[in-house]
Amino acid sequence: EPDLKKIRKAMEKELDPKRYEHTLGVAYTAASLAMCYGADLNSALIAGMLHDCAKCLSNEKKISICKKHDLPINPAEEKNPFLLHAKVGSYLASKKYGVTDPDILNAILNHTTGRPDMSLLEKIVWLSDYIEPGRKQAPNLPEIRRIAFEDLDKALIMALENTLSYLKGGNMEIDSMTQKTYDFYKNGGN
Ligand code: DGI
Ligand code: FE
Ligand code: FE
Ligand code: FE
Repeated sequence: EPDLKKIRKAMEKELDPKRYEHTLGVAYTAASLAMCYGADLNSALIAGMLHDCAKCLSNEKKISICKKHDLPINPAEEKNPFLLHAKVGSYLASKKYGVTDPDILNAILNHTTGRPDMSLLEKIVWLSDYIEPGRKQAPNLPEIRRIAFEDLDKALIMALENTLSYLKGGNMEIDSMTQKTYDFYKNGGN
């Protein structure tokens, strides 16, 4: 796997300052959760550091990368191309940054919508994105942050619930994967 310091330097160049700060927050939050739940520390750091590596590319660029490399674009992504930063980010993590571990690549791929039956690392990265210290507004955020270190799935359900009600309230396109992820964990999947 790539060297963490190199990845960090690359992200400092690639991302705008706010996104870079967020990225550091996610990487170190993921590391903390990895310590708490016994996940691989280096995997958590690398996945956190790279999770938004495609976030600052234009929509045109993300779409063109998908077309060029046969990455499928679903209807929700068609209407909200920002969603593609997860898929394109996972692709770049592999091809540009040299990540080979499929668990790390999946954690980046699924960091926005989640997916049913996520691995421990995927859950950690999804939730770190939500609770990192720089994240400012979300209902019950202090409580979700506390519960994240006590009951990972419970925190995941609370955060997914917030995400879905935010999307519904704003009349936004819900990617079917976001709904499926919530349904899976709400119905006791783990
Ligand atoms: O890239 P970040 O902002 O750090 O975080 P992210 O990749 O998890 O993206 C968060 C945004 O994505 C947040 O505003 C909610 C939105 N989102 C999550 N699931 C869906 C979604 N947006 C749409 N339209 N549909 C979804 O299913
Ligand atoms: Fe993201
Ligand atoms: Fe997220
Ligand atoms: Fe993020």
